Amino acid sequence: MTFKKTSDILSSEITPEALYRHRREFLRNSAIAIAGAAAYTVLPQNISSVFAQDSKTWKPAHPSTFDTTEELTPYGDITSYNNFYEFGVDKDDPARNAGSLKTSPWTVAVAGHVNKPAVYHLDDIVKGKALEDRVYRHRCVEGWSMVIPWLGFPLSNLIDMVEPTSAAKYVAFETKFAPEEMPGQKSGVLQWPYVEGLRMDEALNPLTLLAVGLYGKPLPNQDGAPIRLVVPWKYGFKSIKSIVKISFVGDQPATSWNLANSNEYGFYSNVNPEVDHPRWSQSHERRIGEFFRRKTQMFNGYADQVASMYSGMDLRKNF
Ligand SMILES: Nc1nc2c(c(=O)[nH]1)N[C@H]1C(S)=C(S)[C@@H](COP(=O)(O)O)O[C@H]1N2
Ligand SMILES: [Mo]
Repeated sequence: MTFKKTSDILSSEITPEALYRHRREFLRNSAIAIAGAAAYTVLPQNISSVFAQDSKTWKPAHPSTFDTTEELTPYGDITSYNNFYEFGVDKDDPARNAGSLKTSPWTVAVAGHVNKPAVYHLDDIVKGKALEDRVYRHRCVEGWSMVIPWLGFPLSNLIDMVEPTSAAKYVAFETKFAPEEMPGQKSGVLQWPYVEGLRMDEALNPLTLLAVGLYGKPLPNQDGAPIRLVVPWKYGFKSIKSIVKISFVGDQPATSWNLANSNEYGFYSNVNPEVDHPRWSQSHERRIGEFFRRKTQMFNGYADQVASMYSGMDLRKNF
């Protein structure tokens, strides 16, 4: 890949981005408090213009037919408001702490019911795959959402490459386990490594992406560098980050949030505004950067592409 190094982007941009977000939130609150446009005159022009430009003017170099035309979430928000418990449980922990993750060299072990099991170097996985900009809605089970321009390739391209046999019914994924690099793994907040899984038809669905970048740049560590899953019709926790192992298996695999709390998190975890989380409603979401909540769409707006995979299933039982 001929990317600019992630570290180059991070060191120069993280601090102003984090600053920008906090100032913007502060301004939003003060604007409400004093109900005056005057508040905006104190916007830090140098910072806000750089990052406003990113989301307002950025255009995909390699668009796909799946791209939403909704307003993009700014790069600064996508890279400073994260869930990545390997680096802490607060939203700003990953941006502060994920620099310790070593992302090169990186290998992905492919195992189980496949004709070509191997420990693949990341370059050999990405080589020959046409990268696309996939502008997807991203809905966290906690009730916030973003619009993220991922860069990646369909998981089905990797599946074709490794040739699963007919015994493969599910795909299981694992995040790197390295407590010295990922200090959150020294805590008991989840069982480690983080694991996730998809049914084979879900894995083969053309929407299912292996992402290696966002906004046309390599993934920052806090967003799951160097390679992560993106399943846009499911709650965000299905989109496992920093993957080191992909196994083709016969039985439904364990998943981290189901292991942590099976009453609250099932295997499927499809976005469904009609099935509430036991502790909160899922009918609405707050798009990061917006003040008013909006209605959550069935399958996060991807029903046309995915609903048929679940026909005949009771989505209240298979939540
Ligand atoms: N390994 C790992 N993957 C993970 C998580 C995590 O804690 N560890 N958090 C998940 C959750 S809850 C969400 S919402 C998304 C967040 O992705 P983002 O930070 O790139 O927006 O990553 C998912 N993938
Ligand atoms: Mo999430």
